[in-house]
Amino acid sequence: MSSLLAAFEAKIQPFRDEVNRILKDHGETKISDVTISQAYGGMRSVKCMVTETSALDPMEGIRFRGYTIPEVRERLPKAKGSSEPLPEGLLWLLLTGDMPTAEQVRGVTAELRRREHMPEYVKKAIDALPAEAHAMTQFSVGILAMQRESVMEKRYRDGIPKNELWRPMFEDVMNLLASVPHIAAYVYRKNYKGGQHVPPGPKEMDWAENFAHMLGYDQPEFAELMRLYMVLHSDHEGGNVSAHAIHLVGSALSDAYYSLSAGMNGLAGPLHGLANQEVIRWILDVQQELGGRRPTKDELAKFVNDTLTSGRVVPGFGHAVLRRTDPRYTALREFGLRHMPDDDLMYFTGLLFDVVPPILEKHGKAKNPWPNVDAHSGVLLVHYGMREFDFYTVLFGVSRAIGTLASLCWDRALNLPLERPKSVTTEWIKQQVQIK
Ligand code: CMX
Repeated sequence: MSSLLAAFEAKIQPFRDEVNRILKDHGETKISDVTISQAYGGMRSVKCMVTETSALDPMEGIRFRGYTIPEVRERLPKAKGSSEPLPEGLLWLLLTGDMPTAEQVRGVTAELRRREHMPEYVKKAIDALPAEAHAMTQFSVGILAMQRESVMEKRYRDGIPKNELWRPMFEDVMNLLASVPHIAAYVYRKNYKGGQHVPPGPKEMDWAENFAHMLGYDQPEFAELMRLYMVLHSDHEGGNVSAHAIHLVGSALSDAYYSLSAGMNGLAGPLHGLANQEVIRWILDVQQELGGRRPTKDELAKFVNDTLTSGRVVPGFGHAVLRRTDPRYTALREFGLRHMPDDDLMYFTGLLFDVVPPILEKHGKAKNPWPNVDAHSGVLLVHYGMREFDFYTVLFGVSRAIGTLASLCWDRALNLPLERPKSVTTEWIKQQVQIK
């Protein structure tokens, strides 16, 4: 038995007992009231689901199992010669709640590398799509096509007790996490590198390093960026569109392939993960209009104002929950300042940080004028030569799989039921407030 599986299994029964005790003693205690504005307004702040892997504080940002991003960067084990955390270690932390040792992380790397696999029929399914299909469509189709590999689906058909479903779910999750970098790299090389695929690297390569290698980027600094990128985008508690979609679909006992593919379709929206490609396009458009030179604050302010007056959002700024600068943005900024301080786009992003928030505040609509993670990720990718902007959200998706699939394991371990909130009609609401 793998040590991650054993560590996860050891946590399940005590946690089930704890949740059952809470339910027995406090099941009727209220934790949320819902207003009509919230019912029409995307259910903002309604506390109505449980996610164990991470929690998002509006002021402080994300905590992974209680650890802030600086703490995770400092404390998670690192590859030899690297200063960024290994995403495999984050998987351990998210799944078990414990900070792993270097040896435990080496075990996860070896297990993921052993399981890596992309069947020919998955490649054919992606190849069958028209060349102009968005990279996220191709990625999602690849994940969905691979569903016939699901161990959970087969075990369910064989009549496995519900209480045991977490075991085949764990199998599916590990197989998928081993395979999503392959699907993503396949999409990348097919679309942008003439179909010249790069086979996986030696087994000593860690998960993110091997992903960078299969994408065709062998600079050690790019592998560093991928390690950090994969950690930062992995999880953002349970209510965001991608995580919620994965949890919702999984609640019907759909397997991890169906669930992850659904979540990726949500991530592909411009108000969610697609914002990372919109940001870099917006920046490069401005740069082009200025003939490639660095803008002044006033020039940049004019572009921001023009974007708002034309009814568009300023991509990379604002957040549904956060009310301060996203610490994921700060981590990426620090990476850029360390590795590419003089890059023109670094300068540009720094200027945006000064210019955009006061304008959004004056504009008076956005509740949070500060930058989110998507405001910075593209700038770093361009520096290393990755200019295929349509692919950026796929990178986000590979990372998001880590946290959301760890959560899906817990959903099955806790036997969480089918999700089924109650919807109401406007007629019903009118009756409640006695509008004739
Ligand atoms: N530019 C212009 N207007 C903005 C804005 C921005 N960056 N951020 C918020 N607003 C507007 C909203 O569109 C909304 O306007 P309407 O009332 O006309 O609909 C109003 O301000 C209030 O919005 P909010 O409550 O502050 O924010 P929401 O929870 O509705 O939306 C988000 C959050 C992220 C979708 C929004 O801030 C946005 O569109 N930002 C730009 C896109 C982006 O960067 N998305 C990535 C988010 C991170 C991620 O998921 O990857």
